[in-house]
Amino acid sequence: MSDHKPHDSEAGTHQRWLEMDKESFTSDLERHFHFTLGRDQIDHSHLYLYTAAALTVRDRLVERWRETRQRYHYEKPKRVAYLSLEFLMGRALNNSVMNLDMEEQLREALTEFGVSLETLADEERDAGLGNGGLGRLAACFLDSCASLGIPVTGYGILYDYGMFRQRIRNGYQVELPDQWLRNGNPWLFEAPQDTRVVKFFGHTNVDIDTKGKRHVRWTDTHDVLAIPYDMPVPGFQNDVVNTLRLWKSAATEEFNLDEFNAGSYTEAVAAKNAAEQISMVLYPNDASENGKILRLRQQYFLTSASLQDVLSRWVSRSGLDFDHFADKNCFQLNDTHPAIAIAELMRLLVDDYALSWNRSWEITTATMAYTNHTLLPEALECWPLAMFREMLPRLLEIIHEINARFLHDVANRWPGDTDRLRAMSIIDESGHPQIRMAHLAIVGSFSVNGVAALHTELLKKGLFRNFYELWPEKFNNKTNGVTPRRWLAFCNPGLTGLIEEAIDGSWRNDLSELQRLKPFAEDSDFQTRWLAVKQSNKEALARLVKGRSGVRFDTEMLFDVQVKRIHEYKRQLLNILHVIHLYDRILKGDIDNMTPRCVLLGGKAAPGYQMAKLIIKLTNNVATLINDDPRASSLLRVAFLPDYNVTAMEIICAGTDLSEQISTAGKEASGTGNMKFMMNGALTIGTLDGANIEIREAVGAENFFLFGLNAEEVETLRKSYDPARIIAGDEDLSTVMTMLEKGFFDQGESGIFESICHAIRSPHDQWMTAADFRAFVDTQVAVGELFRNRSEWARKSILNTASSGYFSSDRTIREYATEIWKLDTGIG
Ligand code: N85
Repeated sequence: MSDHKPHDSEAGTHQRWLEMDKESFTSDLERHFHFTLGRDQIDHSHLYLYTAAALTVRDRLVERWRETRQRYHYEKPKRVAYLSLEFLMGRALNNSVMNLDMEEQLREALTEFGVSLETLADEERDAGLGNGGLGRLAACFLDSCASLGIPVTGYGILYDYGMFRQRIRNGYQVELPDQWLRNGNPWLFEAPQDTRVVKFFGHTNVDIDTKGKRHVRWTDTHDVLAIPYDMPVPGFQNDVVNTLRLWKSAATEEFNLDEFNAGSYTEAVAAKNAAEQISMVLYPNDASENGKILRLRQQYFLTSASLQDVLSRWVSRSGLDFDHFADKNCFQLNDTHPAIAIAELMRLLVDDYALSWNRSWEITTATMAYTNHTLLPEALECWPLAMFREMLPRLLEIIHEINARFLHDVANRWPGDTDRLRAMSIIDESGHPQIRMAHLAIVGSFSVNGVAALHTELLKKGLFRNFYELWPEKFNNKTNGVTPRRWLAFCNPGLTGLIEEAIDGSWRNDLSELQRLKPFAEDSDFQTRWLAVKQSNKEALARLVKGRSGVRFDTEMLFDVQVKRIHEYKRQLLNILHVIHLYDRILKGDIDNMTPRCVLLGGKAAPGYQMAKLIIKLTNNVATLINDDPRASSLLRVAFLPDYNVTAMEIICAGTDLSEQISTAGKEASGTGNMKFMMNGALTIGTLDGANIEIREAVGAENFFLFGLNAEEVETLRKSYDPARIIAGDEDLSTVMTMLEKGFFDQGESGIFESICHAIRSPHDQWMTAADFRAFVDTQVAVGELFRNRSEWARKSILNTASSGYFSSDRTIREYATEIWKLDTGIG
């Protein structure tokens, strides 16, 4: 800092204190190292230097953050709260450095400390506050909102433990706690002044006031504090910094006062744990709801704290007049996890702000919007009514009232149709009564969206058809996207450089500009350079694989990659069957025209999902056998990458040749990994599922390896599915099944894969793995052939990147902003 006078920022209106040159970076690094952290030269550990660098960057973020907040305060734009139980943010340092355009200066400053930016960046733990696609989508959306300059605040939970870390022991998954906050976290700002109180348990009383008006009081509650921690979300080189507000739970001081006074001090202190537990750990299921009480507490905790936050800001600015509330606010529900928001907003308006039911309902249904992320029945949330009655008695009353009024409307529309009434009710009375959160979300929202074209169609025709018939205008599609800053510019500097030589840098803000690369696909010099970049990215990926799994990948071979959560519907098994088949060909000497490949799988299994865990074990056993066999080493190598996460994907997607998107058609709502691979020039082998369909349309059928049944064919075949016959009729599949069944891969644990074989052979196999085996194997032969034609492969690879513009989350967010949120941003 040369002097302490503020200077005008480039934006003109704001004053900035901090310079962006190398000298001020150097002095700030020193200052933070010595004073903020209190360290000496002997402490030149990378962790302290990382923290000093993070704080230096953070100071510059904070300036822009305050400016953005002030601007929103004065301009009063319509604002959106994105409510999500998951935000899979990954690392922040490099992202901030890129978005504030300060890489060069920081690198220069760091040379004086004798350390590279990469080394320091590696000190940062991923913020892994999510399971997979849904959580990462929320993170990409926040990036796009900030980059487009639109006022969206993320609301989530500050879990002490994020997604578990995965180790592999003897081929099996072992879960370790993710203590991501252990070294402190420079990106979180505690905001105790905005602490909220969230109520649980207790009971309700009705008071009649002097005018005869009913008032419900929810009393004798167990209260929990929600303390906000704010994380800055910088836009791409636009001086905007939005906020992700994460709530941490804490006990109130009065907590269990009764017990204190009864003298049971230790019991009372121990009971504090119940409050603190709420934000302790992320539930590690990505596709099933296990009905745990703590999970419902998390959902209500997040929702109530966030709605109170928005309402109290409203009241402090606009007083108790809610007439324009819906013009200025919108809530986007990331799946049904925060769907209790519908009832909670009603409660706050009716009970706390004394609005009438009808007025409150108008406001609620004008501000709530719901995104669905799955059609899998096991992921649809239903909560036992009894659990609600005990934990959230007031919310249950409100849900009953919402349901009664809703069913009244349904009965008017379809008189006498009791089946329909039963099917649409928010309460499922077929067994122990349960609350269907998706129904609550639809009834209380003005918008319901799916996340890819096929997915939205299937919602309208299938799962939600009754609701679609009642309210067709509510339903809309918003095909997912990913941020091109993290998923191309940052993770693939080599390709970025090459692209910018060809077409300049405007694609970072408008990814459709990548179209202009298309002519270069034909240019053989450009193809050669394109392949050279891929080659060096494959070297980086090979290092990652070697480091984490011990398997050596040869970068001359085809890199065939499937990384995502392990789930039967994603069909990692189909991939493994193909690997076994290739190995069988090698053993038989049937290797003419076989293209050498390295097959990489990675992903976490939900800790209670036995079949998924067994698939990991099978992958590892198959890998061990093949990698130890010298006959295979020049043709086939297989690795399971432990602890797949956001940071690993940054290296993986840049170094992949072939992207595996092979889910059973109709089951993967969208997929977003598929988009990251495409952006980085991988070719896709995939089914007609989720966004694969749109990817194929964008790049052209001839540049996409399609195989397998489509969603309709899957449903038709289901009725007569006979895998035993398919296996018997296919020599290759028979051989593969025999190898599995004869214990070829058991490695001493006899019969361990029986349940897998049984599942593949079952006529009830929901995922119909055997049905697509032949098509998959044949298509893989075509992949191999094309890969040997380096120029053709390069051409198609370039075309994939060039056609990926539609899959920018900027496009997705523009659609949310104009079509759902109705923001007056002029960005449409
Ligand atoms: N869905 C997804 O990631 N879901 C979860 O993480 C999730 C489900 C769930 C249920 C993905 C109960 C408790 C916690 C839970 C879809 O599978 C992708 O197809 N977490 C899609 O691309 C992605 O959401 C983003 O839309």
